[in-house]
Amino acid sequence: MMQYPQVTKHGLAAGEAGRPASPDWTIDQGWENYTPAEHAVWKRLYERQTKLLPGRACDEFVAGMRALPITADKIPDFRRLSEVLMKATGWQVVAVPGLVPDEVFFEHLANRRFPAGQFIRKPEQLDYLEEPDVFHDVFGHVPMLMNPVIADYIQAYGFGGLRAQRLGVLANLARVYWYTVEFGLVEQSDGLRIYGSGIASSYAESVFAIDDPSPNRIRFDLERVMRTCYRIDDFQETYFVIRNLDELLELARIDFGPIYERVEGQPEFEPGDVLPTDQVITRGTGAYHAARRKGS
Ligand code: HBI
Ligand code: FE
Repeated sequence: MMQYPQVTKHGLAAGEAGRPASPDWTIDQGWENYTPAEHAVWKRLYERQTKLLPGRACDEFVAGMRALPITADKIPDFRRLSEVLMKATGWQVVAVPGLVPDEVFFEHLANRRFPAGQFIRKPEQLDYLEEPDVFHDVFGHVPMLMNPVIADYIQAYGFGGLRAQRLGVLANLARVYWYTVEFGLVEQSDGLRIYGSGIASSYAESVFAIDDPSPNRIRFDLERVMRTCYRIDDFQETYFVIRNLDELLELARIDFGPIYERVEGQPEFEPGDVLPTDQVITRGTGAYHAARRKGS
């Protein structure tokens, strides 16, 4: 599980460094300066996550991971990642101190630069942290950026984000990103698989999203998702499932303008709602979140 602050009108809080080093908020990764203890945190995260992903992560994630210079022993060097990514899909990885303001984030994505947190979580935060660190961003996102569909889709989100901000509908678009890029599931011939980076980089949520009877798994529908609030501080109550990654190609192509207009003023859905119009793949028991609400 992972927490990002809610989208606000004025952008998000600064990262750990507090102040942007440059207008686009990029900093030097300073790869040589990571300490042995920091590389060791990466190794622990990498090893336990890698054991979980066979049979849970989608084929495209596994293929991307294999093709990249991402290994257990060291935090990856963004320069080396960028060399491989650039050849495959024209993307680069740039270092940032943590969360950056929305428009800065979108501007990078629109230019096929993925802003990745430079820092790594502390050993006592292995399972929970508020800002995206190098493990979430590199292990979770970068393998999917090797895929041409995801590469185009995330760039389209960058352009779409800039436009949604102007239209005042960023909350609606952010939900689409959340329920696809961060927490999406995809149907594969051998079962449901993870493609969302928030799941793929989380030890507990990888198991929860795929194996647990608690969450709902519902066929992805754009307007439905735009109207659905999400949880930032716990596992998702509902995962939205696409048939294959090509479904995202269509999303990158269509004009969201008329859809924003339709969605505006319509009621929002709670994260755990199941609607009569939903195509339900798994109706969750809701047991996990019910227990959390009772405080047990
Ligand atoms: N900054 N570094 C970073 N990573 C994100 O995923 C991110 C961000 N700033 C804004 C943001 N995400 C989202 O809230 C937008 O996608 C709406
Ligand atoms: Fe992320």
